[in-house]
Amino acid sequence: MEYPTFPKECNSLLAKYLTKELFEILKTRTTPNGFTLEKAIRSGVENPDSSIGVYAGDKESYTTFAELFDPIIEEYHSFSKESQYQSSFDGLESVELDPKGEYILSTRIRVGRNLEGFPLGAIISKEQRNEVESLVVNALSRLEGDLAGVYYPLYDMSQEVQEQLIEDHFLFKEGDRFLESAGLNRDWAEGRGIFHNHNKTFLVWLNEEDQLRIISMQKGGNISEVFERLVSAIKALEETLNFAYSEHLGYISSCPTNLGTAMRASVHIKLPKLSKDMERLKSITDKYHLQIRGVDGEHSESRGAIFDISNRRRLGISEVEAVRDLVEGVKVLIEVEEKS
Ligand code: ADP
Ligand code: ILO
Repeated sequence: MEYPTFPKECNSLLAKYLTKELFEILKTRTTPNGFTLEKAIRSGVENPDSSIGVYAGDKESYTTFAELFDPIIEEYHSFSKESQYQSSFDGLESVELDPKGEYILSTRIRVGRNLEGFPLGAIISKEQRNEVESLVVNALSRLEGDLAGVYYPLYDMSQEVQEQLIEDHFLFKEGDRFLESAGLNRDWAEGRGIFHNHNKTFLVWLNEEDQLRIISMQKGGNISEVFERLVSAIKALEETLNFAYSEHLGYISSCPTNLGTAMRASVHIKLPKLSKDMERLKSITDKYHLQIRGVDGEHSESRGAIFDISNRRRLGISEVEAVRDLVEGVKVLIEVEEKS
């Protein structure tokens, strides 16, 4: 493979950090599972509008290609390579983000997880992916009470049900071009699916970007309730499943932006006044380490002045701190919206 040329307007962290010299050093390295630099950067090369542009194929990718991954991780999470993963699931105070019920439509917190001993989705084989599916489905079948539910494999789902679940924000979309280039959509829809409890407040996605996305969500702004449900689900699943983890990077994920807590806490929030002053909105979200996404998730647009606002950092701060990033920022957003 030749050193890729990135168009001038390309702002990805891949383009920023993969110099020709570094490319020459890394291009012959391979992880024990056969993951190469070419595979790691394919998504960012084929999609120059990527913001990041790299994916890991296994836990070892983060050490084998550390000279590329480290600066990306450092910049995205404001996390230095001398730091350690921080974790704390305890001590989140009871929080209702929108007591008047005027701004927040729904609150969602998810974590990504992958199983120890398996390659990540970019290079997992069909057989291994199916094995992951059966291990996880078995663990999910043991959940009790509010967390108990049913697993729906994607290949067995009607188009109509699938579209409705996507529209209602419960299910991942199909055909993401960033994942496609990274090899993460291979053998679709085999091994993919969604588990959820009766009222869809607890959900698990299987074998999308990460092997598990564990999700807690509900209408309104009671984020402590959403967090508590998520924590009890993670603890229950840890009794049966062994998640890929490193002392330094925390939970291992396909994309370096999801390392560490692998947690994204978000609200769907309606901000009609601030939506007319995007610069101001952006300055508040930047100050509180928040990210703005559209209503249909990443790479989508806002509609009706509704935004998906979430914590940006996931590594180097604990789970409780990741949620607090959102809580602090959302408080300010609501105050500013009210006074505008
Ligand atoms: P992820 O959070 O899993 O990284 P996305 O940004 O693609 O991925 O979001 C996945 C889905 O979750 C999308 O349909 C998105 O609209 C939905 N979603 C995210 N946050 C919320 C929220 N607070 N309330 C309702 N749906 C949400
Ligand atoms: N590869 C895409 C997405 C990066 C971050 N989002 C994730 C992990 N889904 C890009 O580089 O823009």
